[in-house]
Amino acid sequence: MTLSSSIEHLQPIRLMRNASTYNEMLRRKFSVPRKIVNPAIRGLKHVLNPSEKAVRTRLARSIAKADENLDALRDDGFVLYQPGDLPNFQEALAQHRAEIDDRIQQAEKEAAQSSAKKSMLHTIIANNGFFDFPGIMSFAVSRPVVELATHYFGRVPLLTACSLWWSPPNDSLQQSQLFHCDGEDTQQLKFFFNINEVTPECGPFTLLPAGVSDRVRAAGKIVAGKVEDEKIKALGAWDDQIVLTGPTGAGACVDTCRCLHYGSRGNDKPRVVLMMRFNDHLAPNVDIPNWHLRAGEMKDELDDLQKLVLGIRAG
Ligand SMILES: O=C(O)CCC(=O)C(=O)O
Repeated sequence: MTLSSSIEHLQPIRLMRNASTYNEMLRRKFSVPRKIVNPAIRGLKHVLNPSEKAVRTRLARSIAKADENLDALRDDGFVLYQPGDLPNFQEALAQHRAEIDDRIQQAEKEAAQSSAKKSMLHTIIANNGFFDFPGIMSFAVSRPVVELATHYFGRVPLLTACSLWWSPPNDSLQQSQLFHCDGEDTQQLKFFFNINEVTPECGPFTLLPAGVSDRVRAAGKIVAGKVEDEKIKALGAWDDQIVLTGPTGAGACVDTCRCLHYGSRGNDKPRVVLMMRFNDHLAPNVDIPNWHLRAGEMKDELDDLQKLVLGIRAG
């Protein structure tokens, strides 16, 4: 018997898993405006699985709100973590350090040999690939992380991405290196944790608090798309930037749909961070990974909340 055939595949919840394909098609091919597409997909998702919202809301209400970061996250759209604030991360990193370093070296070697156009942000481990790093996978669904996300959304969200990001030295200024808000929904959470120390030379993730971002977006009539630095300066928001530098293990939780942000900008040194993204199950422009294909490998440690976060039927 092969390893994969001996692993139990857990039962996935019926969810529209590739909404971004439909979203992009409607907007780009048929020119349907975002303000019509997003509510339509959100509504369709609800119609396809009407009980899901109530299940997720009920479970969220049964969990005590113990995290002192919740109010700050709601008000400012971000919270910062010092190394050790979430000890499971340090433990997971220690467990997998050698193999993660190997993957980083491999990515560096491949990029050096490749003739393809240089990218400023590479995903070197993605989604189900993290089941080969069980400590990290357990951290991604650990209680402090998913409880904060659950209370933020008011119902149990989905883990929609887990990525090890490597940003090599670069001198470009394009795409996510420019100020922008993400377009998956009106709110989403991304957690970032430094795998190696991040200094200003590493192209740190940089954000404007939600209140400042609201002001800039309103003044500049910005719905989506990139915002030039000049506009941020002209609107008096340049000095409000929060720069995610810090030692290994430092991190942040950021609503990247509410907070204008950029990263990997003009690095002199490489940056490696773990990124975990959480979305509402009705998010109109997000794809949902098939976690159920490998979650059987950790089924004994998953409770009902964590199963819902992975889009797996509880019980
Ligand atoms: O950290 C970066 O390189 C940018 C990331 C970003 O723009 C995002 O996560 O939306």
